[in-house]
Amino acid sequence: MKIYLNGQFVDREKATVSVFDHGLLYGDGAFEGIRSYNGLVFMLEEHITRLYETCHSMMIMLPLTPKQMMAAVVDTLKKNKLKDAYIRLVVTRGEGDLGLDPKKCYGKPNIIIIAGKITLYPPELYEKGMAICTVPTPRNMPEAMNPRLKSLNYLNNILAKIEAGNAGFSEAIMLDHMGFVAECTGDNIFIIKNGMLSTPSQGCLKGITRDVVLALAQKNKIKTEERFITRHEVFTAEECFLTGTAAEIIPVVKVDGRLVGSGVPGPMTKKLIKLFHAATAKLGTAYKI
Ligand code: PXG
Repeated sequence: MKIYLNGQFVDREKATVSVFDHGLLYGDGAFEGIRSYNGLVFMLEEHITRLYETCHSMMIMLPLTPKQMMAAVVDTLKKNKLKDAYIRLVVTRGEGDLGLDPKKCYGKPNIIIIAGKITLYPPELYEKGMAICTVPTPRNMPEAMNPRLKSLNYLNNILAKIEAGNAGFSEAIMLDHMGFVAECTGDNIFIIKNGMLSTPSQGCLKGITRDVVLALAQKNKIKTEERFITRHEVFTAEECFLTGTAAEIIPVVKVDGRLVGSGVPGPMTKKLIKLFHAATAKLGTAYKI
């Protein structure tokens, strides 16, 4: 396995950063999780745009242009001869002295690209749907730590994940600071009722998969809306599913003990899964290995 580290390809054992890296010391950095399907990097430009927006907001100055960053991702896939891959692109503010002030960093962000095989959820989960719960930990409030930033600071989600695990679930709904449904620990959430596909407008990451699903729905004459959503609306929805780069589209059939719809993946969810697979099979940045 060859890891991209600041413009060089190095072996896994040599792919190291300093213990003084502020990404490690303070979670001061950003990341993206990207996938390639059969030699096509799905939504590469959108992922890179989001990364640069996060870095802009965090005032991390990257030494590469977005185009160069995209080329680095593709090079990493080629170097590792991977046609179907999960790519983890990590940027940290870099090495610095102790103290959380970013000015203590030496101005050289670390750029890491890891390309590996993806571990998929078991297929039964997609056929039967999953059960999730709501956890007590609310999603970070946007004014404090905007969930739009895909930063290395994932403790909010990790605490929620621990609560989900303690309750016996692998994924969980996180509410926003007002008590509305925000998203799950690593996925966005959608509900369907009366032909309308709805997803929270606020308090969540602007997921790339979320945006793809909204666009696919609109193209296929399915009405969509982004708005405030309550738990009651999730309980009483006809269908529910989660979206994310890793999970793709995964049906949800039970929330906090309540069956959603008839308790099996619904027709619109199944249709969107089909449309999504068609999109990943033909759209993307092509590369040859
Ligand atoms: N919400 C949160 C909090 C996320 O972290 C999503 C929604 C879905 O966004 P995308 O852009 O992927 O549709 C995410 C994404 C991992 C892993 O290793 C996590 C994500 C993506 C890929 C891998 O756990 N989270």
